[in-house]
Amino acid sequence: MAGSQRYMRYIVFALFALIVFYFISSSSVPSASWPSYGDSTSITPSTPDTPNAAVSAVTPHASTTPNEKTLPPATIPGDRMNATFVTLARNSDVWEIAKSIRHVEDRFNRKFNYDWVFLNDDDFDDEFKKITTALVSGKTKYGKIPKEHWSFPEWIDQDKAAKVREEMKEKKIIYGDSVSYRHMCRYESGFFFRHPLMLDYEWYWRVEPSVELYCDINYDTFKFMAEKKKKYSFTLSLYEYVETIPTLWDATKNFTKHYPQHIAKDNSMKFLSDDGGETYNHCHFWSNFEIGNLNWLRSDAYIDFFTSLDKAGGFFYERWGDAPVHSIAAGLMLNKDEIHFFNDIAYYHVPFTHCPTGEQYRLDHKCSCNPKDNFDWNGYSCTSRFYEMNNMQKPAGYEKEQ
Ligand SMILES: Nc1nc2c(ncn2[C@@H]2O[C@H](COP(=O)(O)OP(=O)(O)O)[C@@H](O)[C@H]2O)c(=O)[nH]1
Ligand SMILES: *[C@@H]1O[C@H](CO)[C@@H](O)[C@H](O)[C@H]1NC(C)=O
Ligand SMILES: *[C@@H]1O[C@H](CO)[C@@H](O)[C@H](O)[C@H]1NC(C)=O
Ligand SMILES: [Mg+2]
Repeated sequence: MAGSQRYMRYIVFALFALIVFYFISSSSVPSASWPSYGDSTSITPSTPDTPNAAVSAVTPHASTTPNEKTLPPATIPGDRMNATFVTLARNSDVWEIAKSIRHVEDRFNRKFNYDWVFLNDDDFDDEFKKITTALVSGKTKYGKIPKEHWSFPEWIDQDKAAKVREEMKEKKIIYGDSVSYRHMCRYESGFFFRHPLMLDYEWYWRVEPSVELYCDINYDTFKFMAEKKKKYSFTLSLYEYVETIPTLWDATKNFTKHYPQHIAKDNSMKFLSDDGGETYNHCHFWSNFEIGNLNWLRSDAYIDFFTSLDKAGGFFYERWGDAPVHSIAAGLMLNKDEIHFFNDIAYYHVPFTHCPTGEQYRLDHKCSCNPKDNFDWNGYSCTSRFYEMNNMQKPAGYEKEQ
């Protein structure tokens, strides 16, 4: 027994020594020429000079999908823009924002590592900070909104505002009876870009809880905005509920009368109005997605617009949303070519999907959206109007999605 054990140990040792010798003496790095995938016939890696291995590495089996593309680097080299993601959220939104972050990171930010600013009217709790910090590849920052940016201005008549909420509740208007939703819309309209944490940045990308991205984004969208001189952008556009903004256009017209110097020459009035500015057609960019320029929002033009709307009281006497407010501002105070439609960013926020038109793009960018769900060429979308106003050619194949 003892003798045969010694004999076995000798054989194992000799074999081991032989293998080590083979690897040391081999001039090439053997692992580099091993077939990495596509070879399901051999389980153990074959040695470099086995003909079978060499053949199977270049001739994939018909039944499997060849993947000869090399994977892109985890992080794209180069300099970064002065930019951040920004999310307004409550602590209870943590798991829904976690899903959104994962989408944004997987499709874009793991390659760029931009920062992420979280804002809240309350203190963020440790759970929220722990979960979101673990998911974001850039720096995370957490800010509390000052009380004066999340409360009724002194000129608002509380009884009048309360009565409106009652009426809207009866009419079953979505968020019609909510006070916090109104603070949220007012905050997104006039204050988020002035939060101390946001003053450090020039560009922002807004992300809400429960949104999804369906295609890879392989370039720096912030750099794109800067290079193309864009200030505001969108993926989805639609008509606003009239009941939430009955006097928003009157307030807008009063603003343009008092501040004609803020109106851009080559503006997008044709996107907003069908009668040269007399009435609003309710078209707006859906602001739960935005990539934009913070210095534009901080400009005199935008601040004067917001202040004038805020004085009119419609955030509380009606239920003005930040989407029509941002859209009207962009439409009137920016030149047409400063607003960008990101056809290539596939996006979902309940209940609408923007799935890029064009199959080759979707294949090349590993898109997972169903083109049939694309909202762009639907009658309730304003995106056709945006194309027509800008004399842009609609993407090939759009007719099939109408
Ligand atoms: N901190 C805070 N965030 C809020 C509040 N209400 C809404 N939000 C955030 O504001 C954004 C819009 O709210 P959401 O419920 O998604 O509205 P919807 O998309 O219009 O249905 C989201 O990012 C929410 O997390 C609130 O009372 N406090
Ligand atoms: C980023 O932009 C902000 C706002 O314009 C500016 O105050 C800040 O100095 C910029 N930071 C860098 C590093 O350029
Ligand atoms: C119109 O705008 C001016 C300047 O912002 C303001 O003083 C005035 O109260 C506004 N009028 C109405 C009816 O909102
Ligand atoms: Mg939302």
